[in-house]
Amino acid sequence: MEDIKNILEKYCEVYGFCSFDEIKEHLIDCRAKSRIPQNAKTVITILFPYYLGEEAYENLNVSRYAAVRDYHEVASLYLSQIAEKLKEIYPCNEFVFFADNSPIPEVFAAAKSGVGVKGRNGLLINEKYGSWIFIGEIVTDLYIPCENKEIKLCHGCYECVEACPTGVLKDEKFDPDRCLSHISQKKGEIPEEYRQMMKNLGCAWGCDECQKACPYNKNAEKTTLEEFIKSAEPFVTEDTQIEGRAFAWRGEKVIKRNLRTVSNEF
Ligand code: B12
Repeated sequence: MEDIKNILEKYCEVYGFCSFDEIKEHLIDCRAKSRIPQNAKTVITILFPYYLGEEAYENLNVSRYAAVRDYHEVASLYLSQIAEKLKEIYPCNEFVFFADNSPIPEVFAAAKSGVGVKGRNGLLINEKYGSWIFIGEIVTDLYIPCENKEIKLCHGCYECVEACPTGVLKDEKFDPDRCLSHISQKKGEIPEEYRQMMKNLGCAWGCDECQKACPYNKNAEKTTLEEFIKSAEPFVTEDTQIEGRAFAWRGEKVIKRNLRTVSNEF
């Protein structure tokens, strides 16, 4: 156990463990599911904070997570090194890493691992970094003793519910089709009412309104991850290189459409 902790602490600050048994009934149906090791026993959850401080967001026109280098790349960089080191000391075991594109419901796995509480907005909130974090994990067939925590919820002030521009958080069951983050990432034409919301918020990709309203985020600490600090580019234009950014997977048509929407050209 100490050897595992030593490796993790070399590469990351916040991590936790939960048993795969707690998660296996709740896996997200996706292609990556087939990569889960047979006889998986433990999920190692790792957090990647990305908050840059309010001053960095003065001319921001995309959501904060998209203002830095694509987190899939950054998280994978760390997770692959950790998985490699673990394999060196446990060569007979498998260590498969995932970030976002994952069959693991990451918020739940992280909450079960004790690295944060689940917010009313569905997001994981960490004590030190608030909800401005990405989640990645390593699934292994190595048994790592862990105490499966009860999932804790935020204190339920409903500030996020009030702040949500579409009102989707008011619903009993979260409908992604009514979440502005999802709407901004869809191809095709955006309905007028949502275009107007994006314009009013000045946000051409994703949505941060529920997180900005969250009191747990008031004293969130800034990230120390150089990969995020050095790559910060909060103002996106039609000339911005999209490779390596969170919006690249959708292709340039979608981000350009959104930039025009936000800048009044529609
Ligand atoms: C699809 C997706 C979206 C969709 C839909 C989100 C949704 N809430 O359904 C859209 C595009 C809208 C979206 C938006 C955003 N997303 Co998103 N998204 C995902 C993704 C890829 C899958 C989530 C999902 O579909 N889960 C399945 C649903 C059904 O999960 P669920 O509601 O939690 O239900 C499961 C649990 O309830 C579980 N369960 C039920 N009971 C129990 C009991 C136990 C014991 C256990 C263990 C489990 C369990 O079973 C259910 C089925 O799997 C995750 C990554 C991942 N792999 O988890 C990122 C992820 C949740 N998103 C992330 C981010 C950053 C965002 C945005 C903030 C981006 C932005 N700024 O615009 C917004 C926030 C919007 C919001 N308030 O939710 C981060 C969240 C980080 C954090 N702090 O929590 C994640 C974790 C990605 C990452 N790797 O960091 N997202």
